[in-house]
Amino acid sequence: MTSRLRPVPRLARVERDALLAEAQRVLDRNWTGHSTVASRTLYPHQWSWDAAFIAIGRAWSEQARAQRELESLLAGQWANGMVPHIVFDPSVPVGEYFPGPDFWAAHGASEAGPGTGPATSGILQPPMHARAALEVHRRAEAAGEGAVAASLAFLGRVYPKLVAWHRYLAGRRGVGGHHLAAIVHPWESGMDNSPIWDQDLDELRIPPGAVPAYRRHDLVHADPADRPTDAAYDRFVYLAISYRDAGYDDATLLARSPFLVEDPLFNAIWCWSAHALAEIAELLGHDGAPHRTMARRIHEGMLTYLWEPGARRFLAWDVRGRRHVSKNTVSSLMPLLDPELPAEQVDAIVAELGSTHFHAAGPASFLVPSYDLASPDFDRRRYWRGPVWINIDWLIWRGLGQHGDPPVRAEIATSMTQLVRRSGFREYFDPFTGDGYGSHDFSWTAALLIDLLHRLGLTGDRPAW
Ligand code: 2M8
Repeated sequence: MTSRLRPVPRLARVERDALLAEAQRVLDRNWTGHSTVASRTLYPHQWSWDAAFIAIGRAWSEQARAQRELESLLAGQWANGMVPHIVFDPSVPVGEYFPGPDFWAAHGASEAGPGTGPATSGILQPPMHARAALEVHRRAEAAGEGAVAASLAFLGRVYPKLVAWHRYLAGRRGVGGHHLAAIVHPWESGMDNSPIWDQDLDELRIPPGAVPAYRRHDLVHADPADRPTDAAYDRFVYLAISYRDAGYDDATLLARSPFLVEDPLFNAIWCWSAHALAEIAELLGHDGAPHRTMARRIHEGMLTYLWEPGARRFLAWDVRGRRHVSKNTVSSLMPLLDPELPAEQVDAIVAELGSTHFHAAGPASFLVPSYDLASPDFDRRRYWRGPVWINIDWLIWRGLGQHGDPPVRAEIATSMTQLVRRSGFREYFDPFTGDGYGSHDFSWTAALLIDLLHRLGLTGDRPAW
């Protein structure tokens, strides 16, 4: 496999500083005064896992904004502990994003909902937040004593909310009985249009009239070739309506939800965050053991139920269909985030990263495509069905750093840097040409590039300057 690896070019310090400055300008432009929009055009509100990535990048130079980002998101937390996937900005005109607050009707939903908090959506996204809160604090430690005191106060405020969030996932979404959290909608995965969901979406039977007429706001700002098809969108809307109209009731999910999946990416992030929550607990003088126990359970759940020994891959488990979803996507690589992942699985994932599935031959190809390059339905530009995403690269890069720093890790760092140098802070990128797709000035691309460049500077990892 290593024969596929290419030499890693070096980046001059002046170029690195220019990239950092431009990334910071993107974040400045996308700051609303209390949080950061994912993008000014396509996503003019605050998204959940975006907020976590953004806080991680901001924390290098803007502690107060990094903390505010996470606390603004957590202001939308529901009474039952759920952290919603969108917190809506009331100053953005209705109709600028679909589905908006009226569609989700979260305030009227049930006593589980957001109470008197801001308007939110009714579904969730991968639980990156405890990990982000810990990372923000680590940057404060580097900044000195005054920053540490403020940061400990911040951790004290968010800790109970993060505990409630993880309890919600274990208690309400642990419906498969595997100590893993199930998602009820592809949007909850963060990889909305991934081929992982195709079979379940195809099998949905939508009753006539169940999906009212709606206008796709996303197509105003993006090329339809980059976005989900209308048929997929109808299914997304139908699933959201089904959950909403059941009052966002998780108690009946097993019997009722037409979509229920335990996904490796979601659960690996949760495991990584549960370890972070244990560290936060200990920083605050609390007992970290319950969070480590939760992390251990997720670890065991992933190994027992998502690892498919025949395929030597982690695969999503369809709770309703009682089957693995045999789609080879980047989700299968994410258990690298589990610091206790055994060597057998680490080796299999590293081999996969260097194989023709995820590592295209040729001088101008970029890591890591979101879907197996050899799949007949691989699509180099359509959202989550092939393009490279900076947050996915960053997660794999961090995951590999926990497991011996194999050479492909430096290549991923180089890809991230080269993609942005070539095409700017785009939402996603062509794995062959590096062309940018989706939004321009996309916040998590900027934030995670900041984090990457600073970390490389600290550790002397390649590429060096
Ligand atoms: C995309 O998802 C939203 C719906 O939540 C959309 O397509 O309208 C996904 O890439 C998701 O992971 C991301 O959090 C969101 C905002 O960046 O956009």
